[in-house]
Amino acid sequence: MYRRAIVRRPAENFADGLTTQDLGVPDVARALEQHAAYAAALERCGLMVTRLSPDPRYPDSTFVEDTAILTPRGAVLTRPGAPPRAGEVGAIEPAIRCFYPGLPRIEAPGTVDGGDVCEAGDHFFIGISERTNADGARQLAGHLARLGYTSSEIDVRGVAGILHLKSGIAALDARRLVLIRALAAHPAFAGFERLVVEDAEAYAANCVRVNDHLLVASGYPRFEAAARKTGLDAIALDMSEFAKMDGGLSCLSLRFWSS
Ligand code: CIR
Repeated sequence: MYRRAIVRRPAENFADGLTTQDLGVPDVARALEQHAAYAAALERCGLMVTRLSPDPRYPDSTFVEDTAILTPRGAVLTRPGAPPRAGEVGAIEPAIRCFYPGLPRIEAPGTVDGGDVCEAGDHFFIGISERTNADGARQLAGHLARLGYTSSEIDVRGVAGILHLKSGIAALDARRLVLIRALAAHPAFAGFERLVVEDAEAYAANCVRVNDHLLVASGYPRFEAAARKTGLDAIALDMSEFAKMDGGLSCLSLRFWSS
């Protein structure tokens, strides 16, 4: 059971962040509304939500997931692969340290974005992407092993249309994965029950299980119908403004267990 989450409201210069999308300029007022609905949904899932103030020094800082890997046994600060985002880790570190006093970090030349790290029970899939490099993945695997977790690497650099591993995969639990079609046949996922998202709804693969609920992006009716059959309570959220900046549901929070 997750008990807490940390989120950061988008800053007024949110639209100055990084993006590979061609979906138009995000409307910040609308992004703030969507973000408020997202935080309220986390509360509905039973979490205590820490809402950090907007930080205009880093236009992408609302995507807090990329700054840390939080587990029930310990946490690791990342080293984001995009240089303009590097300072986000120091900015969020005090908020994380309240709950995780011992905090190792990914060191140079390693880079890791939290969006590349997918936890499925006691196993972690670590994506090698344009943001997470082999050295960072190796360092993270070492930290996870010290915490008693196994991990494996998934190279997503050749997979079209995804920024991070978790743009194309979500774990519902230790045995069920949601996957985009391009990742569905990957041998690493062979032992899992797989819910495959069709190409036209690929964005919906970035869903987030929170306790008995599943946060899903609205506007993807086929996936939403499948999500409603998982036994979890699906909560659909409008993500239009975050999608314009390559962001998905998982990116907007750090979810964890601490009391
Ligand atoms: C970036 O390019 O870094 C941001 N505009 C989007 C980050 C999305 N984060 C994530 O998927 N975990």
